[in-house]
Amino acid sequence: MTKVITYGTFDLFHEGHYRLLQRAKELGDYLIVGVTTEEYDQTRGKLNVMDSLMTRIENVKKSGFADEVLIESSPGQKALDIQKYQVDIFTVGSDWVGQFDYLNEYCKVIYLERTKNISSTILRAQKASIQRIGIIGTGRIAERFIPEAKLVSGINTEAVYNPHLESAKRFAKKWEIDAYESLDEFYDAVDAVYIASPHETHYQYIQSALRHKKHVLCEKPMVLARSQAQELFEYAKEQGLILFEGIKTAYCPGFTKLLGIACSGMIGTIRNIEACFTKLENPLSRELTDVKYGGSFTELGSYVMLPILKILGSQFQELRFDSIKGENGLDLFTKAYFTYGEGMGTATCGLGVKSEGRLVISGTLGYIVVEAPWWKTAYFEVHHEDPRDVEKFSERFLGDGLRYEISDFLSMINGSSRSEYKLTRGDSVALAGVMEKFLETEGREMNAVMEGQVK
Ligand code: C2G
Repeated sequence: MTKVITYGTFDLFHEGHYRLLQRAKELGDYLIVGVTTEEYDQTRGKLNVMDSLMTRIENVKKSGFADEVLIESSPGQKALDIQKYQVDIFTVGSDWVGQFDYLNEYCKVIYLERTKNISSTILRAQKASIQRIGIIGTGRIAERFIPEAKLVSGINTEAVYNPHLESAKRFAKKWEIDAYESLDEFYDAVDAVYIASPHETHYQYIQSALRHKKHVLCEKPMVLARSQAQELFEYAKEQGLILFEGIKTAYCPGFTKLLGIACSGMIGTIRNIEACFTKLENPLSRELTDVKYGGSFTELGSYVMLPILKILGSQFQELRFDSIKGENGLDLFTKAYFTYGEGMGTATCGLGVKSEGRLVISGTLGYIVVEAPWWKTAYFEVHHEDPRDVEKFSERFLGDGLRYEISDFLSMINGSSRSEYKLTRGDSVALAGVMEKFLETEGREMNAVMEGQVK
C-alpha cells in the first residue's frame, strides 16, 4: 500500500485545495492530510486565517480524499510524521517547489502544480470570498510580493501586467500566474491590484484600476503630488473601494507597538524625532539615473518621514531640505527638516552616502532608540535619565514584511477590520505633499499625469 502525506492550512476551502487533495490521493492508496493549527500558522508567519481549525478539518474531510487527518502544530513535524506513519510520498503544491526537498531523505517528494484562477468556492459558502489579486509591474518588489502574499490567507495572486509583454510573460511563467497584454483583460481577471511599477506611473494605474472598480494597494511613494492623493482617495471612497499605500513599516507589528509606546506618555512629550535610512545603490540603477523621478528622497523618503508624521502629525510649520547632489543633479543624500510648534523632526535618507540607520524619538521623560533596520521594526529600547532604567521591547518581523500590509489590505476589503489607523489617507496625502514640495525645491515640478502616461 502506497501512503501519501500532504499538509496545509486549507482556509476558505477552494478548488486549489480540492484539486491538490484529489491529485495527492491519486499518487497512492492512502492519503494522510496534516491541517495546521492557528499557532503553527502564526509561527510560520501565515496571517489572516479566517476559518477555525475544526472548520478546516471538516472541509478537508468533506472533500472525501483524506483517509486520515492529523494536526500540524510545529516546525519539523513533517519529517517525524513521515517516519512515524511510514509514508512513501510527500506532496504539496508547486508554490513550495524546493522548500521541502530535504524530505527526500525520508520519502519521495512530489510538487503538484498549483491551481491558477481559483474563483468559485466549493463545499460550502464562505463567510469571506477569496480575493484574486493582480500585480502591475515585474521588478524587484513585485518579485517579493508573491511569496509574501502566499502566506496571507484569503488572497490568490492570479495575474501580472507590464506594458512590456515579454517581461510579464517571464514573470508569469516563473510564478505560475497569468500574463495579460491588455490592461482591461487584466482587470477583468482580478478583484484587487497591487501596483509595483515605477513611481511616476502610479497615479495613472491607480486611477484606471479604481475606474475598473478594483481595490488598490500601491507601493510607496503612492503619488508625488498632494492633489493627486486627495483626488484618488476621494474617488476610491465614492466608489466604496479600498486604496492603500504600501509602506511596509507602517503595518508591521513592531512599528505599531513602537508608536503605541511613543504616544503612551512613557517618554513624556515628544520633542524630537530623527530617522535615518541609507542604502548604497548602483550608480547606474534607475534610482540614480532617472533625473525626473529618481534620487534618495523619492526612493526612501516615505520611510524616514513616517515616524515623524505619525507621531508629530502633518501640521508642521516649516519644512526645508538639504541635499548632497550627484553630477546629474539627483540627490545622493537628503535631510528633510520639519519644525512644529512643540517639536521637530529630521528625516535623513541616502542612496549614495552610507550612515547609521537609526530611529531616535526624544521626549521630556526619556527617549526611544531603534537600531537599523528600524524600518523592519523588531526590537527597540526605552531609555530614561537613569542609564540603568532601560525597557526592552521586541516583536517578530517575518520575511520581507509585505504580508502585514497585504493582510491589513485584505481585512479592509473584507470589512473585517479597521486597520486604516496604521497608515491613514491623511498620512498618505501628507507624504505626497512633502514629496511634491521636495520636487519643487529641486525644480522637478511634477507633471506625472502626462509624463507618467500609462503606455
Ligand atoms: N494550493 C494549490 N493551488 C492554490 C492554492 C493552494 O494547489 N491556488 C495548494 C498548496 O500548494 C498546498 C495546499 O493547496 O499544497 C494547501 O494550501 P494552503 O492551505 O495555502 O497551505 P500552505 O500555506 O501552502 O501550507 O505546512 C503547511 C504546508 O507548508 C502548506
